[in-house]
Amino acid sequence: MSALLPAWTDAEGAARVRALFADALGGEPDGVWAAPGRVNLIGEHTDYNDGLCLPLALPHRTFVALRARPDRTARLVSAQEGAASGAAGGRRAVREVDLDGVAPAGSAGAVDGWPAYPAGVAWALAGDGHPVPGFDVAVDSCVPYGAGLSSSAAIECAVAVALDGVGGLGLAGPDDDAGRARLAAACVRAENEVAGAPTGGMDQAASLRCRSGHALLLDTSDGSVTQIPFDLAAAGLALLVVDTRAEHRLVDGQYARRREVCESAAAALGVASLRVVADALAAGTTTLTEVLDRLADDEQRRRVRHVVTEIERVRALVDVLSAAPGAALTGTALAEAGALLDGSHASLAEDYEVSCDELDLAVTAARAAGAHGARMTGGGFGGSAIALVDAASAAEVADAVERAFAAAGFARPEFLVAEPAGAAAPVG
Ligand code: GAF
Repeated sequence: MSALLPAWTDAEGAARVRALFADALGGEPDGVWAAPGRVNLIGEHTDYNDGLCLPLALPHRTFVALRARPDRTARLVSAQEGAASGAAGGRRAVREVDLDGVAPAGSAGAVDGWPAYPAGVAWALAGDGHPVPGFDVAVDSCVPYGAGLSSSAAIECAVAVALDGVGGLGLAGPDDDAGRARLAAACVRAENEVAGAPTGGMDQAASLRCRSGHALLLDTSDGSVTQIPFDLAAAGLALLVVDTRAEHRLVDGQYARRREVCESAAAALGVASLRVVADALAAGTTTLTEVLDRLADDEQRRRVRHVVTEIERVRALVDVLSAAPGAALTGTALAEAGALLDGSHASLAEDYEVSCDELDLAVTAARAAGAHGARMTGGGFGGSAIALVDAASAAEVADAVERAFAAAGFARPEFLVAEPAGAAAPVG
């Protein structure tokens, strides 16, 4: 039977980063903080179009043990870096960054590799006028790396709440959504400007603003959020995540290209963003055909069709979940939810062209094994898919996907179950 990737408990995660900290950096940290990865239920490639999306935080988190320093240096160590370079067993490499010398990606002084995320967060917070100190930090994570489950945002957000704690910024209170939105904005700047990935804001919002037991309806046009109760277990359902192991990367041209085409299409339509078009369609003041007929370029037409129909699917899924909460998600409502996931995948594969053979196989094999609906999740070009399944048949669906991958000669996928967890916070 396919094994499910377990999430670390607070105690397990804290013990790991404390041990790494003592070994690589020496002494005790000021504290331990953790931030979750996410899956997006629906609303893909909408966040940089002022659109809507509906992520939920995973129980899988990145842990950081952090100690403030009296200077402006960051010393950083990651258990994942050692593992990736085959250094497991030996002492991990400690990276050092001068926080006053952090420069935008691509320029002289740019920070190489994963330290760009934590250093970028300190840089962005300092740029917002917050008195962040230098720091020593040890990082370890059970969020699968390169799986499209927001491992980079989880590092950023764990460091953001840690710096909030040691710097006394007062922005990360559990009920301070406005403060958390400011931390999320700093994390987005870190990712866009220091790490050089031109992403939207969904992942950081999910990691900092989600609530346990809820999906987060994020309206990226104004940054507002609505907590949508999401209790699949009450209906005997589960959200199975298939990590295809086809590595997903955002710091390449494809994601940036999608974003540029959306922006040029909005300009050609004379609107500030494609959200304006989606809202006009929802209001019935125009039709999709009229909109698409105004675009001369076929690539623009297909990208626009995805974005505006995807925003509509987010609204539709929120309506279904609100009308049939918890145990009521059965029968027609369940079929509608599944069809919306399927529709999202088709649109992402055909119109947005961000799927790949592994993702397509994951969704078709899951559906064939009884999933009510399935779609790729996250940026695409590899990464993970989600399948809405009966909880009792999650293992069976996972086995079927694994067999299909073996038959196709793909790497063995990994699986986890997405139970909506809480946002970034101190641990113990
Ligand atoms: C990645 C990005 F980081 C997000 O901002 C979002 O655009 C997503 O891809 C696609 O919906 O996760």
